[in-house]
Amino acid sequence: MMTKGTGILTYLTAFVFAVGICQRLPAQENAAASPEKVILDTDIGDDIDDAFALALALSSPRVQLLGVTTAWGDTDLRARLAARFLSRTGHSRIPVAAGPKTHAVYPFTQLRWAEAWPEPKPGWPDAVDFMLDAIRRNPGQITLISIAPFSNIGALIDRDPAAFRQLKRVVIMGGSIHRGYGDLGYLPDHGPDPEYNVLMDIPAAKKLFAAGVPLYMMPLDSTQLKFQEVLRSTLFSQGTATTNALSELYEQWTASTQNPTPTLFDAMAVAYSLRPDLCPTEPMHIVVDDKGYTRAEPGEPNAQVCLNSDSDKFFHFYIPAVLRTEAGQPLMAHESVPADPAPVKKHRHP
Ligand SMILES: [Ca+2]
Repeated sequence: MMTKGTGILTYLTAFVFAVGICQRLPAQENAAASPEKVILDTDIGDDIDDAFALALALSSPRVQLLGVTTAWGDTDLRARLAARFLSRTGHSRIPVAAGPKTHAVYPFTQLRWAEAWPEPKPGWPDAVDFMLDAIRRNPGQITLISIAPFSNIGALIDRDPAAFRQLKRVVIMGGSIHRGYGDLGYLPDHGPDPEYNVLMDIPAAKKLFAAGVPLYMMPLDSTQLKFQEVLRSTLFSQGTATTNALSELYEQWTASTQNPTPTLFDAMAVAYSLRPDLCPTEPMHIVVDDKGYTRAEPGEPNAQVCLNSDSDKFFHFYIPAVLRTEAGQPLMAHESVPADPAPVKKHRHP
């Protein structure tokens, strides 16, 4: 039977326990109170890594995905793919908008999956209008994660450069500093390559690096994350709505490319936004040249750049995170949030 004395003791114990939790978990509680507002700009449908990045963006209560915008190539078809993925994973309320169409050279490998979702009438909202409206409603609060050629970003800067600088930050998968394609750190590097997202729209990339927005760059040096067979079977065998959708998209991609092993470049840009310690950055002055190289040159830093990551550490974060995409379960202990490094001082070219 509970006496007054044990009741007070219980109360005090609970109070001390609660204070203890508050002291141990301030970052998690603060994050839970105000999730990060994010827009994901993607060319989903060509390579397979965008789908894996989108799944991760949906996985965390710390992210409020304001919308998915599609860039490059057939942006309407990409929007259909994104909308179907959102619907299949229980996120159909997240808006999808399509950016300006361009000529694309890479095949749309997940065409049939995308075509199964109807084109809305009278069409998709415009991605640039959508982003501008979101920025104006939430000045200084939005993280734009760009995992596509920078056509939408270029259009956004052209339309309203001041509004673009009202983004809290831009996190990109893009560029190549020391390592090029295929340089995985096991053999001597062959040197940087023009990276796809930069190369496809060099003028837009130049505008981005000169825009004066806090910019976080995940180049080829740190994003060549090979999704090997053991990891694939671990994820695809789980049978959640998300892993089933990823598995279906993977099958179409691998049939189209005759490549069994995806490289999850884009997923690192989303992972960085959630867990910056997965890809430590350093300030650099990056210049985009006319051939699409991203050169580190002397000068005032205009980007925080991640030159190295640990693939094993990344997948130990990625797989458990994506298994909770629809579950809405709380964070696991190892997913606690270290501090985000400060953005470099804003830099603007004359
Ligand atoms: Ca992409």
